[in-house]
Amino acid sequence: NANGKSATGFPEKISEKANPEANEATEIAGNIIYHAKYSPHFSPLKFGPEQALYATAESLRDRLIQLWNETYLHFNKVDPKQTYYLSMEYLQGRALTNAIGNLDLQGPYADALRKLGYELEEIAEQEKDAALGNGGLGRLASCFLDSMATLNLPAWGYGLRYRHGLFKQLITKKGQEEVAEDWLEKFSPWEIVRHDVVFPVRFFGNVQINPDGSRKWVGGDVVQALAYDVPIPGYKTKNTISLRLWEAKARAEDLDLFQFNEGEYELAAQLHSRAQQICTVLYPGDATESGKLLRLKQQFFLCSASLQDIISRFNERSTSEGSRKWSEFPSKVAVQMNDTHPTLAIPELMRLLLDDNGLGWDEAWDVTSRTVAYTNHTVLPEALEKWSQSLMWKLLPRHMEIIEEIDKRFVQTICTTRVDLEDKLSTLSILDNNPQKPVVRMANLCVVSSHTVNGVAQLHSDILKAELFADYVSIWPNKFQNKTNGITPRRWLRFCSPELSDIITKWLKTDKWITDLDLLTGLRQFADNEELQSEWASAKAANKQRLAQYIERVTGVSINPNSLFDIQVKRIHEYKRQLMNILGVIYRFKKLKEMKPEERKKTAPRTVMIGGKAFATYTNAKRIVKLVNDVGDVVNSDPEVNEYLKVVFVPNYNVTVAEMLIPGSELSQHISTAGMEASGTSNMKFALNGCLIIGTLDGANVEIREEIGEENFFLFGATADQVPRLRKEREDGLFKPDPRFEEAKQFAKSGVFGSYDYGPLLDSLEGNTGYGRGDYFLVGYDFASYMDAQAKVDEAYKDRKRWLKMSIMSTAGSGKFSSDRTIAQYAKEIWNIEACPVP
Ligand code: B1N
Repeated sequence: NANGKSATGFPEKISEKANPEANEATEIAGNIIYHAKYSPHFSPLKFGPEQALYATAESLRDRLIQLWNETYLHFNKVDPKQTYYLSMEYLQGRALTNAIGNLDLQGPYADALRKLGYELEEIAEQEKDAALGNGGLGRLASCFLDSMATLNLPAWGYGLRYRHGLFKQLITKKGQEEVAEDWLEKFSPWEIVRHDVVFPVRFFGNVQINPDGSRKWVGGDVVQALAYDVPIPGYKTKNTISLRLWEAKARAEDLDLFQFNEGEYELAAQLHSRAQQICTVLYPGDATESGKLLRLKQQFFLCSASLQDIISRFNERSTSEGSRKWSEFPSKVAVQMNDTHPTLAIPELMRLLLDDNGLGWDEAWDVTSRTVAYTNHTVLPEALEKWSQSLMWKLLPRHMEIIEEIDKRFVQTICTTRVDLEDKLSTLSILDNNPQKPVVRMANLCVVSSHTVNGVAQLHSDILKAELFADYVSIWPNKFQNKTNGITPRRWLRFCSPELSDIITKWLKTDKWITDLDLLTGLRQFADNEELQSEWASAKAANKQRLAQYIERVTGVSINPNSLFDIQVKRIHEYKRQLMNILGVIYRFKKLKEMKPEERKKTAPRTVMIGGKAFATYTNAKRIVKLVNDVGDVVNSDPEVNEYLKVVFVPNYNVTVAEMLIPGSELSQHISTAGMEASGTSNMKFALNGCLIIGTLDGANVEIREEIGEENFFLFGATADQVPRLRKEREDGLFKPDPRFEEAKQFAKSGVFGSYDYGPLLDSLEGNTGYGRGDYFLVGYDFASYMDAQAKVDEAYKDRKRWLKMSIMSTAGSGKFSSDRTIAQYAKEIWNIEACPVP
């Protein structure tokens, strides 16, 4: 046919045999065809886009395995101190474009696929989005891996291989509906199973006391942890590190053949199905935590398998000059716990050292506490993990003994050295022995046991020190640090917006900014330059156009590419205040309706896009999703207004959707109640892409505003230190709401947006008379300054030159928010590790 393709889709002229004469693209094309034919996963003789994706991925995997092996070998030889990042979540997204970009093979791969009749973009679109995480915390872990590889750091990620990642969000008449996600439906071309890396993980059972007084955990269920490795290539470096994901498997002998032969199939396979459950689904919580036995099993499974692996590597590397001293462990191993979810790494490391390796308590404690460090990601009380003591005794009896001992020793130290804190012990101790509900406070266990504790933005770290962990700070003043989050500039600018990237490279006369993001400040001197501004505007326009097409495809709503693209995307949560955004939209709609046509013509047209998933049982969050959709239906079909305002709920927000939305954005909203968003990371992605921010002084917004200049940031709202007083005033009925706030609420309740009862949702914004928590999130208080800031946005947008300058200044000031900077700081200030580049 016209593409030179046969009926099967295979090209006629490309040979899969290696040909030294061929150029790189021809070689790659041959390799892709080779994989399509000889690593087949589909019926033969077919080469459609899907086959092309898998074959392309496999051809890349060959290269990655090569680099990976070189990296392993090199690390083994040098034997540097190594970091292990433990996280229950990774939001990897798609890997193809990233791998091609990091290996610097964009040109050859695009050419190769063109020879095969495909565009690279079209093939990349076939890949599923790997969503083994919920939101910012999981995406942060993935950005960190990219930076660790790029900085040539000896580091590994550990996580779980969930069969089903974060649910798919469908929007129906009822609002959000959740559907199971299936990233492994066919298979993932990126993972490699390591059949030789298997560790037993025990649950339940009891503690056996040996004649010599030593203790051993025995009995219960044992499941196998099997390693799947995902290669993480660094950008333009040979170093390729590993994300090791554990899968739970039963052993063959766990199948009870006797029962099976009796016809008791379910009973016979009980252990198999229990093992399988462990990695079946990702816990879909984000900041709201609910204790479930299965979740605790998952956490322990990750910790136990990872630590056994770490210890076995430590021992392996010490064989040449005889076995290594345990006291050296902390100078070879750094373990970073991503929030409290992997806290059980602490008692598990203690157990392995005490019971399996015969260390005494003091020695084991010294090793453990010099090895582990903890990152806190939230101050929301409902997200601070607390596990029931009785559940823990049942599932992990030996670990509970160890936790009790850690707690006992901590309490003793306080009683002997810090009498002044004795009355604080009821909140400082690890065990909360409240007879109603005895629990283990995981954050306390982390703080007591870690050598370093960090927050994720300056304001958040300050709040941790001043409030949540204040008394610990008085005990260990040097334990607490800040590590402001960051994002990888590869995925979040270079690859998702090649147009803007090329302009940056052209004006900076170098592409070094991709690994040295501070170089972006070099754009400041050109922020007023008309030529740059016009190139900038056309790149943004192209990205907006692409986004508009996407929106039309997934929602059916056609949006005006010349309107201001205003985006808020993040998990739906009351503290993130999507409700304030939509109330602002409702107010805007009402005012547009009231205007005369000539007046309307003078307004700046806007398209408001809101996206994000709500936790399945979080009722108010789901009501917000429904409200946004209902408002969209009415506004978008209103012929008087829809030229000036459109409202779109972007369904199923994930990493892939973000890569489309962020480059096309012009204004983004980061409007949480001050003090509640630990950092935020999408704010950094938007700013990096030249998107202006309307936001509160919360999380990393504070630092973004400092970096890009306050004149380039639409600030509003109460500050964190005012919040307690304002809440109190709200409770005491001393608050006088802005008339715009009342008007918007009334209009929302009036029934214009359909018959759904929004009473209960809107009542949460009332003082403590309503259903809600007396407007705990201060939407009422901040609404006035929010609307004022929005009016400033409209004014600024009308002045094209000014807006473009602000946009360029946003990108120019985003250098600090590279995860390369964040990871370099962790490496130096917490892990004490150094780069180990493969020669
Ligand atoms: O971690 C991100 C921050 O940028 C966000 O501000 C913060 O909200 C987010 C329980 C969490 N904190 N806590 C969680 C996730 C899952 C879960 O089951 C809590 N996520 C954050 C990165 O620092």
